[in-house]
Amino acid sequence: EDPARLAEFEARIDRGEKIEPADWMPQLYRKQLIRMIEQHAHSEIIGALPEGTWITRAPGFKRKLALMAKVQDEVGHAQLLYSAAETLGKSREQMIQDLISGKSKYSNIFNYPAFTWADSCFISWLVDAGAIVNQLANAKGSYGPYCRALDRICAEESFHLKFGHHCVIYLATGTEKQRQMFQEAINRWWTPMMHFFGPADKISTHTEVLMKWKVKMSSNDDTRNQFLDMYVPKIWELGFTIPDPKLKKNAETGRWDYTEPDWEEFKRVINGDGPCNKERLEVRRIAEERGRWVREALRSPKAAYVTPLA
Ligand code: FAQ
Repeated sequence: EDPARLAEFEARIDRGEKIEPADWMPQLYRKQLIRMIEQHAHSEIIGALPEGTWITRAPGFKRKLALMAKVQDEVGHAQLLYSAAETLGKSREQMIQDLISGKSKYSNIFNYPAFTWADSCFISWLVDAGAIVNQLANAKGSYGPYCRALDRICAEESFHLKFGHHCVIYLATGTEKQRQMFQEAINRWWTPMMHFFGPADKISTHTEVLMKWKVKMSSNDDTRNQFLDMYVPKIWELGFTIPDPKLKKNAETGRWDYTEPDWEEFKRVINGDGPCNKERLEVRRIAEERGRWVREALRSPKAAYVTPLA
């Protein structure tokens, strides 16, 4: 790669300028962005599934409406992110194929089952919280289309977070059984939640190059620590416990001490062998199959009469 162009590219990033699709960029920057944005898009679309199964069973009409809107938003986020990734030269069809075939990754956490309504509340509150911590930071990154998509996504996620918090407070101030349901959800979801921010910095593969080029604005451990800082006190305040005896803020370092989550389990889950991976991809495959006629109809020459999309 031309060293002069690379130097100019890096100088632009250092000045805080946004890189746009038609601008020159190193091949590795393009490749890393496609990987990360595509994984993010897949996470949103697969992330709609565990909560989606709770739409018909959400307690009460208002919660049902709110959950339905949230799940729709998540699928919309996937569309925004696929569009951002497409600007880098990979087609949406190829991305979806790579998801269904298991070639591409998506967030570990959506491979766990949402057994109870409390699990769905855990996702709406704490998984969304984790996603926001990550996305607010990355929205200040260097690639224009990704940052603009993240700005819009964050605005909607803040609503999801409020909905989730509201549902959790209701359980926390309810009967003993309701409190127990949420406690059990925390016990089930804590390890996947710790995994959610990615492997510890010392074993993370991509952090260095992504941070150098301001794609990733915070390391995995820093993002995890920020999440713990913001949400552990809120969980404790509601009288719940967290299943990690080592978890406490270290007064000397100002950071959280915790038991290192099992990274072998993480690797298994992200490589296809978690509790729900097969089911999640099968649902996606069937949706793709069922939607085929719509895509074909849009591509047909006759579609020009009925839709400006054709
Ligand atoms: N899950 O070198 P690093 C949401 C993989 S959106 C699965 O540290 P990096 C909204 C990684 O790809 C949630 N795989 O990776 C919602 C790499 O594998 P590869 C998604 C993971 O990229 C809420 C390998 O491990 N958010 O939740 C995970 O520097 C509620 C080595 O890792 C985003 O995608 C993981 N958790 O840092 C929806 C945000 N972590 O590709 C519905 C954008 C790591 O070499 C309901 N992405 N891996 O085979 C990022 O910020 C980064 O990509 C990280 C990972 C921080 C996720």
